Amino acid sequence: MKHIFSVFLLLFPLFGFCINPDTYVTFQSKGKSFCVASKSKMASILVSKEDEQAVIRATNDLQMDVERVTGRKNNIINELSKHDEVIIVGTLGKNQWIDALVTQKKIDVKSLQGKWETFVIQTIENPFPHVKKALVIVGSDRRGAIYGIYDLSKQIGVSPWYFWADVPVPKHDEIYVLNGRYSEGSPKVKYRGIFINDEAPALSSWSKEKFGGFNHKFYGKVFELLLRLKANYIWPAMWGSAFYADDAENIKTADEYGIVIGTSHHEPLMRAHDEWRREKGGVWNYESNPTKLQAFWREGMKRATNEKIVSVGMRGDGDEPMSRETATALLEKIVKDQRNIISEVTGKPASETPQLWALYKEVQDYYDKGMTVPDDVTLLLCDDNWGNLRKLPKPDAKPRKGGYGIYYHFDYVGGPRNYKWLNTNPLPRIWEQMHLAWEHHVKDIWIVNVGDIKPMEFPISFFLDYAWNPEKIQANDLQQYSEQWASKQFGDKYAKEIAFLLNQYSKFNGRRKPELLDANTYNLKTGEWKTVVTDYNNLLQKADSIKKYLSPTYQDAYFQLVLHPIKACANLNEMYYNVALNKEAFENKWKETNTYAHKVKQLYDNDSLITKEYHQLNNGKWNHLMSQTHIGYTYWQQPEKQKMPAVKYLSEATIVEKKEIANQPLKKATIPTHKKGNVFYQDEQKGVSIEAKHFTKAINTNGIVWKILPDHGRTGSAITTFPVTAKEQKPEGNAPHLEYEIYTFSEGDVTIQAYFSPSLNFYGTENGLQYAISIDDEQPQIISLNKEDKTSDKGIWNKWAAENIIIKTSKHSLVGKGKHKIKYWMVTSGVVLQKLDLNFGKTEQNYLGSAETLNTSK
Ligand code: REL
Repeated sequence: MKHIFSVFLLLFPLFGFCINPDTYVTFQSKGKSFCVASKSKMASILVSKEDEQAVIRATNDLQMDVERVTGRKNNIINELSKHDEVIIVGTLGKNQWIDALVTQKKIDVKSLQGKWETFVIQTIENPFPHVKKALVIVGSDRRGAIYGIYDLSKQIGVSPWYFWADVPVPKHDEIYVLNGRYSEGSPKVKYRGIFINDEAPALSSWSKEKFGGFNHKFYGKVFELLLRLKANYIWPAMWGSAFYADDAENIKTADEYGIVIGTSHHEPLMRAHDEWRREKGGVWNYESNPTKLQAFWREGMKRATNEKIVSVGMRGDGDEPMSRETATALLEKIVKDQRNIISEVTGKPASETPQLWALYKEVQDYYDKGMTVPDDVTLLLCDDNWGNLRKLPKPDAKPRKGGYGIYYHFDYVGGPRNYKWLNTNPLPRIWEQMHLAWEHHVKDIWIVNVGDIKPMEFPISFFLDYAWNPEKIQANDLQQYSEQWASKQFGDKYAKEIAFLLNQYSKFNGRRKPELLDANTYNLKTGEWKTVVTDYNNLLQKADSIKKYLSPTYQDAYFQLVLHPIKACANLNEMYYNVALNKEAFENKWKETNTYAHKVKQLYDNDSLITKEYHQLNNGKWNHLMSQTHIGYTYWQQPEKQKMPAVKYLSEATIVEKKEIANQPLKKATIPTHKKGNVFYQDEQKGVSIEAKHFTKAINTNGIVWKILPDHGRTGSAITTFPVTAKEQKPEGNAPHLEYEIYTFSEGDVTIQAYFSPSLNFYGTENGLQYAISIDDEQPQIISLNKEDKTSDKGIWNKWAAENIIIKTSKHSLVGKGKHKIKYWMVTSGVVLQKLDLNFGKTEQNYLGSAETLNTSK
């Protein structure tokens, strides 16, 4: 969209036009643009005293943001006198000047009326007799107006992360808004938010030191961040904390900012679980202690007079499952009683208060076995705590009044292991899973567990931007999204390089959470460990070189957002690699043993130095935030203290010389010289290894298309079919499939390992998600990815989650050497293929599979 200059406005004087959503602000006067700030004049900001408190508060932020950019302040006024230029900010129906402009048909608000959180920003010539020009920021409701304000803030160069990640604000003398009209439409997902969770030791120690705890001063900062990110919803910290009880100002602050409060999925009726402990309510059991529980919940409802979503249902004490005997009927009764309390306290039918029931862990099983949920309650579907959705409504499911939501995780405490330290969430997987949710009409609530907020800045931004409008960001837009995000934090110059660093480190960390790494993760013998460490160190080198080019103002932000996770993980990987080398050397009594042991010690110490560097940034502003232990795990729960991995030393007397074994040349299948395009060869050691996106041919039929999910997965890109709601297909003839051409020097038995993103059986069908595979003219074998998994929190699921992959093996027989064709067929939607590895019996298993054997002579 181009902005339309004022000449067009002459033809259509009433309502302006859409202006370029990315740049409606300029820092030099252009044509008749609206002057927000210049050396000679500053527009005043007009806000009505009758408007919502949250809007009035946000105008102060606009004033401060302009000052951050120009060093000068706009006046905030509540009455309109003679003016050249004025910024009018308000909620529709709550600002007399905006309402007058509507009546005079100087601004069209049809797109706002009755809408949720929608804003319009528009310039108007001669809005009033004594005013030359206005910039109107009008919201359909209070958050609409606030999002409009922060949209302008973002455009003038104030990053939502200016406080939370020290992103500097570029300075300008002047700020102008181009003539025209701008709107982002309404958000597609109604409630979009975060859950601050697992907040000890990092965030809790930080908030205590900086604010005195999780009080209103702390929450003010969080709420501002959320609004700047166009979110509206939060589940506050609850580890030993209670939002409503800890600080009476918390609820007021939520209202002042306009943020919707919930208590987490297992904290019904607006009460923090910790309050039950504090009040010594007795057993958390509805069968034996209903009266006390009801009284407890009633208090929660009475107190929470603010905008909220009420969690209903019940889990066991401390987020444990309820007793095994717990009958569905009991849960249904609990919810019925809870709804009676809601309606008693509010004086309205329960259905008029927004509620959610989270199908978390075992609660989903009750639901699947027939537990009924009132139609107006939003069913909050959950992931498996590891970013893989457990349940989605079938495409033909009957619509529910309360609709559906998703509770997603970027951080977790629990098995197979806590992951709390760093960001390990690559955008492509978040996109793919949340796209599934969107396409299945899950659009009432999207909430994500973000741990300590930092260091999840990048995925939090993405989750919330995507929630605003999932139709705007496609899988192949993620690169551009990342570059834009990087440029908003660091300027345009190195945005591409920085985007690469952000995505690459998330990809590396997504292969296996740092807490799960150890000396055995990668294969030492095949050289896999070495490659992983080299790749990480190369990334660090790139990150270090960008650091040198960035001006001093960017250094703190760069360290937090980019360099720290790379530095910390390059170091961590190298440490475990050296543990593996030390073990091998010790077993062989090689003289390098002790050198490796010393190296481990040095890298282990370096880990604390990297943490210290973070804590010392910006005069200790982020002290404690990286204090999460991450080395020394022995089971799912974190160690109290870090512990160096055990290493072994050799005494001089036992040492033997390491003998280098000369590598034998490896056999490789030949590919005819005229062959162009993607073809794969057999390698004696690696077999045939194929990255999913390198198909030779894609057969798109029956309205189904194959699309690459760029950069999705542990090694390359992945591939899946669209639409993701398409019906099951029979793998035969011309049905949707991919072909991969290969050349072998072997024949006979071969196994194919197919590597998939660990998607779950989200429709809960007998066979789960399925694909089919065949070589040449074989009958395709139909294989289920995940039917073994019934629970998603034990058994085989542990392996899938920990390794972030599902590997399925099929057996085949090759007739003849030379050219063959593998056919990979779609059976169900939602299957995400990353890689195919053919093993002729000689291939050593690597964690990431073999390196690709693609013929590169094109
Ligand atoms: O990650 C989760 O969803 C749960 O483990 C948490 O919600 C849980 O409340 C935990 O922090 C403590 O109780």
